[in-house]
Amino acid sequence: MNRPCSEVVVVGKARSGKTSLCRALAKTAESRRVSHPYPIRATSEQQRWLQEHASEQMEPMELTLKKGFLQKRWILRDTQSLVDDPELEGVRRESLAHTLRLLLQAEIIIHVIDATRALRPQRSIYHSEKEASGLHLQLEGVDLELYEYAKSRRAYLIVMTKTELLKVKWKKRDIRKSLGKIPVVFLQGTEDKAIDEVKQHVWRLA
Ligand SMILES: Nc1nc2c(ncn2[C@@H]2O[C@H](COP(=O)(O)OP(=O)(O)OP(=O)(O)O)[C@@H](O)[C@H]2O)c(=O)[nH]1
Ligand SMILES: [Mg+2]
Repeated sequence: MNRPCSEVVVVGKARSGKTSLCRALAKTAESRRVSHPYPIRATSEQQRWLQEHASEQMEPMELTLKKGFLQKRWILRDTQSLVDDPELEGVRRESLAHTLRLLLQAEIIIHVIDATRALRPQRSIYHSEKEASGLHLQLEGVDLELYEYAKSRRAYLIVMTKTELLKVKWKKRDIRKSLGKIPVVFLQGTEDKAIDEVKQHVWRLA
């Protein structure tokens, strides 16, 4: 039986790894392109601006996941990065507005967080930063706002990227504890087998 597709949106700050994650997911599932790379309708001048300035995005893809006789389809949408700067102009602002619209409409939100920026040494009066007692999660700016918004949604997954670049010892358990019931997958580059874990979560949430 053909089930309807679930909309999955991948959001996060600039350079957090959204497009890399989308490409990795599309590579490991049956996928096909579904529509124009720039979902907002743009004039030719705006299109030129987007080509020169906008970050690289993967075009929306329909992915098919199979488990035995069962299969589920979802549309994966990469997005422009969310930014802290409210002083955006023209096309960039429209593009951000589009990301926010996709976020509101999506059934499943994947929030990509760069671990090297969001995990910080534990501050303690007994430890200097050098001998920190581990890393803890410190969400800021749009990451924090997105988390505050999305944690009330039914289907919200956090993917933490670049964890192989962390220099200080840290424990997945500590980060999971600080996120409560929100599921989190830790990636060490996009060839990681943890990409399968992301797919399993999406399967469960779809
Ligand atoms: N070491 C490491 N690098 C990563 C990982 N994920 C992504 N990168 C790198 O981080 C950089 C940014 O990745 P992108 O996938 O373009 O990030 P993005 O969020 O789509 O960036 P924008 O679209 O510009 O906001 C690229 O150089 C990636 O190769 C990871 O898990 N580990
Ligand atoms: Mg990108």
